[in-house]
Amino acid sequence: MDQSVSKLSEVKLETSFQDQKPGTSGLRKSSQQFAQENYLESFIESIFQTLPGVFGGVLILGGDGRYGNKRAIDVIIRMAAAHGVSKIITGINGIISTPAASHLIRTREAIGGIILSASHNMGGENGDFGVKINADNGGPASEVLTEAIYKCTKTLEKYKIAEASPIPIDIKGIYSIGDMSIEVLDGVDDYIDLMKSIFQFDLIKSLLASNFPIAFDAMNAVTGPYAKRLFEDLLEAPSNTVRNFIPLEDFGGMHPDPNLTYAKDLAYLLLNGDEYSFGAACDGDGDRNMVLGQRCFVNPSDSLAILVANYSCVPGYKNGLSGVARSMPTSSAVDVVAKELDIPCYETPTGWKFFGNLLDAGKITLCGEESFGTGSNHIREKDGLWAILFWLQILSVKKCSVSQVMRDHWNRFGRHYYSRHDYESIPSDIANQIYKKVELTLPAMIGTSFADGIVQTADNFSYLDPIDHSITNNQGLRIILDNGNRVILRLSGTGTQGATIRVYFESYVPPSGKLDQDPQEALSLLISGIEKLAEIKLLSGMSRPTVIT
Ligand code: VG1
Ligand code: CO
Repeated sequence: MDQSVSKLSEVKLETSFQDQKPGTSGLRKSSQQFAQENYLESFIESIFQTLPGVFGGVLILGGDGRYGNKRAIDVIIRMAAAHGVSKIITGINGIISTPAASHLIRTREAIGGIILSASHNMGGENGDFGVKINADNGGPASEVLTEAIYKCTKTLEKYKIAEASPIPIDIKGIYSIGDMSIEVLDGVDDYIDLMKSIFQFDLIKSLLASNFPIAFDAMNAVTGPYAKRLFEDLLEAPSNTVRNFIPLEDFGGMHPDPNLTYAKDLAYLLLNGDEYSFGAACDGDGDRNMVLGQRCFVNPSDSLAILVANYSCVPGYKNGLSGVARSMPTSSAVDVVAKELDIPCYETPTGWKFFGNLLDAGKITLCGEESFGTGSNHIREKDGLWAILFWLQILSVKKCSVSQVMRDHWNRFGRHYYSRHDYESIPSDIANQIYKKVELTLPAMIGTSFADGIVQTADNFSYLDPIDHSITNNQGLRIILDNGNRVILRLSGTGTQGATIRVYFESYVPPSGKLDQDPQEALSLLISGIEKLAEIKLLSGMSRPTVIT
């Protein structure tokens, strides 16, 4: 279908939207907010005015299929045509996972990508929508680019859009609007080829054939088509291995956040029964992963440490790791492994964009966050299915259970007991009051006793990027004790209702210590210590956190 542009419109903006400030990863608001007239359009215009290389450039466009995707894809295609983009590449029905989009940006030498997803937030007309912007390295837009786009939204007076009828994105093919071409491809193919270049599919296939049943929950989101092809077609797992595999606009009412609270059906199957040896789930846009073994949950911080410790099981990393990185609230389990491997370990603020410079400079090979995100230099996003394949590859080589891998790891490196408590949807003024109060108390805490130790560091984390030397302040309140134990308090940058306070707890036990405690018990002194100091329960009126990981 070739269309000439019947009309190029310049639409004057009657209202300017002052709240289009991107958070931890892109602009994330309720679907209703995005439905306001010209709200989406004005943010997209700001991207097109700010992203380098738009005129004549190639752009990757896709999303997780949630409500709002179809309309946004139509609008963005027509706005791209009006801005002189030479080519848009999208998936059938616009379906492209975040990791697959990152890969396409890199292989197609695109100027960047626009990913339509609010990731792990709920979808549907009453859920959330989001626009993530990725740069030409395939990674989330840097702080500098994000700030420039935000600045542009504040002074915008009009936007440009071509009038053309919608492209049939449900059919693979090449289309055009004026001088711009639109390639609709199968978003799964390129990604699967990439996975094949890293892992040994034959070996994993024999593991799955050897009485090792697995269950994967796509949570009615983007990974369904990828996981079906991967696990059932290529790795030959039985046809009911992948659950909830059709991406639905409202995720069938599921909250596509792969943790013990929101992926509770899968968690129940693995933690209470003996039917499956391995279970995993991904989030809305496919960049997060949760891994479970039989009667065993793998904490994401431990998962990162275990992947790093076992990198040599994976052909894709046989040349070794140049270094690793973790976000500040992620436990230091990976630090201990890096020390033993004698490679550098970097500590960055929360959000994948901070790994980009280190990956581009070749300083790190693997990296991860406590929030179920793990990835490597194969792309510039975290990658849910990649992490799951990494685990399956380790299990294929070691020929043992998930819980055995964990036990061996703790016996060798010690255990970092870890938990995150989320208090979601607190009124913003109360959350800010709690945060400010703790922040103001910090300086006086140094040298005093807290929980089971003496406070050594009490500050608000700042990051000096070792590559571009930019400084990022206010990245979370840290209380670090002389015994290495830590409590971190942050305000979320991805929520859309009120505010979310996240509290992170970490306590290290060496290999000779007690390795089989319940994490909440092992951390109980830190948990009661922060409640005494911050009074989150008291001030928010919540008797317990909404989510405990
Ligand atoms: C959360 C996580 C963070 C992650 C971010 C985006 O941010 O804590 O680690 O990078 O979500 O994840 P916050 O600010 O709410 O704590 V997602 O899967 O957008 O792609
Ligand atoms: Co995500």
